[in-house]
Amino acid sequence: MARKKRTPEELSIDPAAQQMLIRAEGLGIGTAFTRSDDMVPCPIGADGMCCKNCGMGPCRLTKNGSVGICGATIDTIQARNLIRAIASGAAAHSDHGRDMAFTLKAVANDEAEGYVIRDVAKLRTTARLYDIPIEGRAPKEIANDLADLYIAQFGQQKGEVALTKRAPAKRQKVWHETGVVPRGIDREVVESLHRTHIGDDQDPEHILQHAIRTAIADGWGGSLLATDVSDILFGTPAPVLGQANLGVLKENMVNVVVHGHEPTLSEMIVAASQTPEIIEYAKEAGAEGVNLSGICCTANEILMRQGIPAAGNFLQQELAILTGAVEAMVVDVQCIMQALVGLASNFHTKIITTSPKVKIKGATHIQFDEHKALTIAKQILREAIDNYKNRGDVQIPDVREDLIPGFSHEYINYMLGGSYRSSFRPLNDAVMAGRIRGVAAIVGCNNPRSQHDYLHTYVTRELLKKDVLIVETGCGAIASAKLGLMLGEAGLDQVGSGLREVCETVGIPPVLHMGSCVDNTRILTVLTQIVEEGGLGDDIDQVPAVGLAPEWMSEKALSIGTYCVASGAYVIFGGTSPVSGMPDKVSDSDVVSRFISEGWEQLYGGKMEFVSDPDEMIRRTLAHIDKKRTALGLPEWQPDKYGRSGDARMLELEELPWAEQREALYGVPAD
Ligand code: NFS
Repeated sequence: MARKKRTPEELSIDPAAQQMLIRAEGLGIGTAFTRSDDMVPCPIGADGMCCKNCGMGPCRLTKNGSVGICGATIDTIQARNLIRAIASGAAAHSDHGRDMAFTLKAVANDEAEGYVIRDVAKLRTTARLYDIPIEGRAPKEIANDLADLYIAQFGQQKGEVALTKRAPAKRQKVWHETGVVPRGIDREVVESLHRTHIGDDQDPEHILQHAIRTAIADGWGGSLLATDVSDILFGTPAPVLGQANLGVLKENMVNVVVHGHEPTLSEMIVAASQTPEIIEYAKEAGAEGVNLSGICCTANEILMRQGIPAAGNFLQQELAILTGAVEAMVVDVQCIMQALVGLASNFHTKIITTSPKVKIKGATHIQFDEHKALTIAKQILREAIDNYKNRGDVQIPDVREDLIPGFSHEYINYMLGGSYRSSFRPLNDAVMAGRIRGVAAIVGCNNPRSQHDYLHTYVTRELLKKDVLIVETGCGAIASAKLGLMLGEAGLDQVGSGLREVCETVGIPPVLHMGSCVDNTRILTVLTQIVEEGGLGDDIDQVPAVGLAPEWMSEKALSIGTYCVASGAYVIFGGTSPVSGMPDKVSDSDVVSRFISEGWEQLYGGKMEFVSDPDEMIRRTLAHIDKKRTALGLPEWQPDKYGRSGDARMLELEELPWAEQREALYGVPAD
């Protein structure tokens, strides 16, 4: 039985998305939104109680106490399904990291056409973390050693993934004591698959302990090195003006949308689009030039480094094509819907796959190779330009919003303290004083099962009112960008007075865009530095901070959530739980749900919960932040204590006669 068909307003809160959904309906074209109305999720699979790990099944466990043909219990099957999802997510992120490391190696050896080392300072700082000699050496020599070290982390069989040393000392001790320090990135992913083969690991808690180890190999391994190398090759992000939403597409230009995850290709397309020969070629085709934009995390990568606009987040990939204005959508890996090709056949849009790992039937495949990247990027752009003449009816929603992305850990450090005394001290002080009540990282995907962008932005807005500083990545960041929450003044009238004061003093928006999903490791680095700065405990689990993924859907999100838990964070997912043990479900077994919450909290200080009600997410977030404040002996948060300084107060005072201003500012009584 299909679900009730939702209206465009019920499907998305974004007016640009609504407009394209109306267009889709008028043209009789289906999208992920309508398909999710038509598709009822299998209740057994939804609760993680279907096992198809061997040919005796699939075994569908439908009631309490039932077991599979091999005797596997509900708890074992749920744990197996969860670890497989986490391993898949960790594999996706880490394989991206591997390709970045290979690119660094190629650049170091002059084998990568068009690439340079843009951030030598980050290269040197990163190399120093592993005692790679830097003095008197050329950047390429250092890069070669760093690339070798990073590539070795994947195939390492014994010992410890080198990047785990970057966690706070106390956290590393926790991992040693619980035996979850990853030995090598690939080894942990492979072992997850081995353990879940028929007849292997059958103790749910033991399976899930390895899930933690696999996820650490992602967060403190593959993802962290992906971010490092991206910054070294393409520059560490710093604030830049950008725009987001479908209104960034341009009617009189060749629109090329880059979609996926790896910055290697998209950065080169950006470079190629600015060459005179490509601009000239576009003009010869009758366009004013080439207009690039991004979808999903590729959007975040080029937005925060180059200010290239984001056309939208995950659920807008089909909607961008529905404008009829996209000459080519160039995709690499991850979060690319197979439906794009069928949808594009209604328009002139070419779907161009580029990764040796991803082909889609019906798409044009132009394989990317970092050794001749610029040549391939130009070839792709020429294909798009040649397609301009085939455009039909175009409808671009006139909806876009400005934003300032680019808050890397390095930039936050600089902005708080300046060039010579860069520091996290002002942030720690603001949390300790209660101007900032705590920090929430709101990350992750869109999911058509819930109203597009609603959960992200509702939770963000409500937490801002309570003086919670928000950092965001992935599709959640694009959701806030579209709502104008990432543009200094524009967002500030909606935040608590203490947080507002800090934002005005430092000159930052209340929601900081920290990059793509792989860049959630920037949040780990920030948390580590907060701990090392002092005053907020000596490990991440003591910091008044929470991670939320309100609209999650990908396996990568589960891996991210798990490495955050392993790092000591409380992580709340929205939507439904993949290991549901809710009493109203088929099974009331909650062994796995309880273990990833209470069990993991005992072991790692972090816990994972699935909460569908946004108000309950907010309540639990604030309760956790307040609990951590109390444990640190910090003053209780008071909503009205601050906010009598800063720009807002100055503007109020300006209205007063000078004598009264003087009294308010300097305490000199008016005579
Ligand atoms: Ni993250 Fe980025 Fe978006 Fe979710 Fe997909 S793009 S890696 S997985 S959907 S945030």
